[in-house]
This record gives sequence, C-alpha cells and structure tokens, in this order.
Amino acid sequence: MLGVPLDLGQNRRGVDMGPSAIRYAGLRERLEALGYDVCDHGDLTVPNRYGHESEDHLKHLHAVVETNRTLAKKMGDITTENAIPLVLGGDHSIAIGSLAGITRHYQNLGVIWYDAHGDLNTMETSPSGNIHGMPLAVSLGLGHKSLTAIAGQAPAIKPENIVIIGARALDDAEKALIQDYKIKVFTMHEVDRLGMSEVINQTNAYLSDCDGIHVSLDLDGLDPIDAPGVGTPVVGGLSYRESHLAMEMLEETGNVTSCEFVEVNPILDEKNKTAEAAVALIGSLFGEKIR
Ligand code: EXY
Ligand code: MN
Ligand code: MN
Repeated sequence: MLGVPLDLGQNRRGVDMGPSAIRYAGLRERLEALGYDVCDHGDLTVPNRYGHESEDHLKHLHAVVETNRTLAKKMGDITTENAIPLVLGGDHSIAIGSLAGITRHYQNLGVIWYDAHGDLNTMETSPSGNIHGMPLAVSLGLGHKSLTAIAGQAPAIKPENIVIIGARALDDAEKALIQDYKIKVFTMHEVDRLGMSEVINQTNAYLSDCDGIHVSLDLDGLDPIDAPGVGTPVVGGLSYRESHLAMEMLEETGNVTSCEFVEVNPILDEKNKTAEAAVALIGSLFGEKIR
C-alpha cells in the first residue's frame, strides 16, 4: 500500500488526511487477517498548498504534475507479479500517476471507474479547473501536455478498456466524450434497472480481453448517507451493500491486479465513517467473506 496525501486537485481542505484516516480505520490488520503479507510504503511526499501557480485554468498544475510523476515512477517500481498495489488518496487526480505507472507492466489494462463523476474533463471543458475532475481524460491522452506526458508517448489506457459505474453527475462535455469514445458507462439508471450483480457480470464480460484490471474507487460513488466524508458528494448514489457486492464479485474473478481508494476527507466525515467504508470495501475486494 502507498498513501498519496494530495489535495491540490480540488478545492476543499482535508483530503490530504485520507491515507491516515484509512490506515487508522484498520486497513493493515484487515488485510493481514486475510493472510496477506502487507508492505506499507508509507506516504508519498507531496508539495503543500501554498505558492503554487495555476496555469491555463488548471489549478496547482505544476504541483499536481510533480506529484503524479513521482507516483508513476513509484507505481512502476512496486507493480510486480506477486503484489497487488493499493493506493490510498488523496484526491482523484492521483489516478493519473498510478495508472501511468501501473500500465508500464500491461499491454491492455482494464479500468473500473467507480464514481459519481466521469472525471473526463479537460482544461477546455472543466467548469472548475480542478484536476480531480480530469484524470480519466488524461489517462486517455486528453488534456494539458504536462499531464498526458506523465504516461509517456502513448495514453495510459484505451477507451474500450474502461467501465464507469455509479455515474450521476456528468458535465455536457463529458457526455459528449463518452459518446464519441463509446465508453461503457453504468449510470445509476442502469444500476437501478439491472441490479449491481448484473452490472458486474457485464463489466467482467466487457473487460474479459484485458490482461489486468485496476479498480479506481472514488468514495463519492457511494451515496453520501454511507460515505459523507467526500468533497463532492452527489445524492442518489450506490449503497454500502451494493458496493460490497461489487467488490466481492470482482474479487471472485481473481482478475483485479491493482486498485486505489480516493477522496476520503476526514474533516467532512462523520466519525471516520467514510474511511471505515473504504476499509470494509478493500476487505471485500481482497477476499473477505461474511461467512
Ligand atoms: N465535473 C466536475 C468538475 O470537473 O469540476 C466535478 C468533478 C468532481 C470530481 C470528483 C473526483 O470525482
Ligand atoms: Mn473521481
Ligand atoms: Mn467523484
């Protein structure tokens, strides 16, 4: 596991404390109880909030780039055949670096983006200038050169290898991009209609050609009732139980090769509820069973 206490991809303070809150909620013990040999790489050093210029409607661009470059290198180094990298955020802009690093080891990595949002904006389309609303676009090679270049020459991931689950707050430009790139999305509408079990069955079938699967779980994918400690909550989200089922079913395939859990903000949380939800979901994704 590796913590990335970055909060510069968005405006609200506190998400830099996410890795601590998740560790405090008992992550290591939970994984060790499942029989894993846990290696905690600690927290990446990230620049502090002050003195960072924004550029081209991209807030704290240089600091976000610097952090993600370091993260990509670290992820490239710790991604090995026998380890399952688990990244603890921090805001979702850290997916830029984690995917850039992990994909150095894969030809055809699948990505499950569990999120209320599409995170498919670029500096031209972003309503906020917050880079945490852009990491999926960046990983497709879209956006400011200094962000897309972190993955190297080619984009980190292919549009046909992405499944978004839980979307309910998409900007117009994100909807257009989803259509243009034919990205598979299970919005809340499809989750409601099909049920999570069928959504995950279809997700597994859709990504069956991939040589690995990365789960990028934004806690705001969950309903704010179950995960109140996030900076951009959206009502009408995935329940705690649906999310457990999703993690359990993904674990059963044995295909998940890396993951990240992001956007836990302890300052906005209720008694560490969101961090505890994150740890419980990580438990399921790593094989914890009720029985
Ligand atoms: N779409 C909005 C924006 O780009 O500003 C909100 C993005 C929130 C992103 C959170 C992390 O998932
Ligand atoms: Mn997100
Ligand atoms: Mn989100």
